[in-house]
Amino acid sequence: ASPQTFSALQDLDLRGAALDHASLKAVLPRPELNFATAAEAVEGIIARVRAEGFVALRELAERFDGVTQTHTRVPAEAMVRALVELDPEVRAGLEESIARARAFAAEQVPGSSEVRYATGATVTQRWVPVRRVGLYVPGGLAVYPSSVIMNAVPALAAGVGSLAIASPPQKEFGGLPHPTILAAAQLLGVEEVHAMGGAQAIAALAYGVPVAEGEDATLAIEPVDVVTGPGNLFVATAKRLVKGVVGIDAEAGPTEIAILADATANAGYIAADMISQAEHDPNAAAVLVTDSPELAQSVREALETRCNTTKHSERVRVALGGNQSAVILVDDLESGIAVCNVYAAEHLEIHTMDAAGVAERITAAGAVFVGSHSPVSLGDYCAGSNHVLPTSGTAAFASGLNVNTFLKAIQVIDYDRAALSEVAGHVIALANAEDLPAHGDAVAIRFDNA
Ligand code: HSO
Ligand code: ZN
Repeated sequence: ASPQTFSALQDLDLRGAALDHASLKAVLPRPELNFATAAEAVEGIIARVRAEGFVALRELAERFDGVTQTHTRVPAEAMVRALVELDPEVRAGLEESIARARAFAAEQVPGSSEVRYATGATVTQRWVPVRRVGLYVPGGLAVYPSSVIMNAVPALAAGVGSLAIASPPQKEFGGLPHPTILAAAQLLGVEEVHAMGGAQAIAALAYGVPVAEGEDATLAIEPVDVVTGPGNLFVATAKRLVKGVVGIDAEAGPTEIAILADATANAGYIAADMISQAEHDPNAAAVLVTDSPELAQSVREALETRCNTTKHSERVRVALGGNQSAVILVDDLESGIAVCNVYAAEHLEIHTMDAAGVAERITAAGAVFVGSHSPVSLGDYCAGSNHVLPTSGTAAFASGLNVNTFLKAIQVIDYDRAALSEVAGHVIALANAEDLPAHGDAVAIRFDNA
């Protein structure tokens, strides 16, 4: 009997198809995140948090999380206890993850750039961290202490002085975030954690929670300058709506894995990696791009076998069977690279001959995983790279979380009289050309003998 294959995964045969950007964009599978559906509810939530502060947060936690809160701030004793009670193996994993992430983040800190045009004429760009950041760590189907690390480490490496973490209150943990999340924050030295989730958490971070004179001052939350971190549609919509009031990182919708593979690839590894990301969410996307119909068939067989035994098999089957997932057949590796560059996956694995050479030709992806021993789950936890990455094709223009997310560039101009005199004539000519003569006067006055 021929082996069972995972047939719910759709086939997309692009052999012989047009591979220009627009044609590919039109056929590649991708769910539209429907921000419009959540926008009205999220606007209402943001307005309430701004108007009522903690009273609104308490009411929303009651409604969405089923908990009754006296404070959002997690007490210091609970933070300490979470770390004391943490499973030593998990602690060792978190520590290794932190160490590797720190080493990579430290390397990312940019130096200042300076040009000296003449003696007494320099322009310098220096990097300054934002004052305070809010890091969102989702609840939902899984627990994400690893996301505490991925958010906090680059912020700390950037030199941000004040960090606040928000994560949904969990009923089974007395209304606090999951203890492993608290333990991870404690390991990183991040003391300020708030039990708040969803759009209300984003609003509270962006606008702050003021308390009036005479009210309990410990209910206050100071507004932040940047909000980062993944979340559900409500969180993502809220981040869009507060953008401009604060900075935000890239959009992080349902997770995606794309795999570019040729006939030399190991089908079992590929199936395991597709399932690993499908396990996050029934809306997760897994896309295999290959020029080998035989490999595609082997991957389908391996998927079927693994789907029967994997823990979250129901979620995984929905994700792999959804419109967002596919096996894409292409004529050759060249075409496969073209497809991947248009798809702009959050995660792209390369399982081909000369995987490193192929990886160099990738121009759009949140992160690229090279060869058969760099699975996405390595990057999720312990590679040293960040796992907060742009999804939904936004890798065409956006980057994964890194030190720069938390830095601003300030340009510093320092000319003396002689240096200014050298360009004075040019400034005056350009000012006159723009009919802004007062601009020219501001230079001329420095050389008027009158
Ligand atoms: N793959 C997810 C991150 C994650 N995986 C956290 C496990 N825990 C989005 O990059
Ligand atoms: Zn993952």
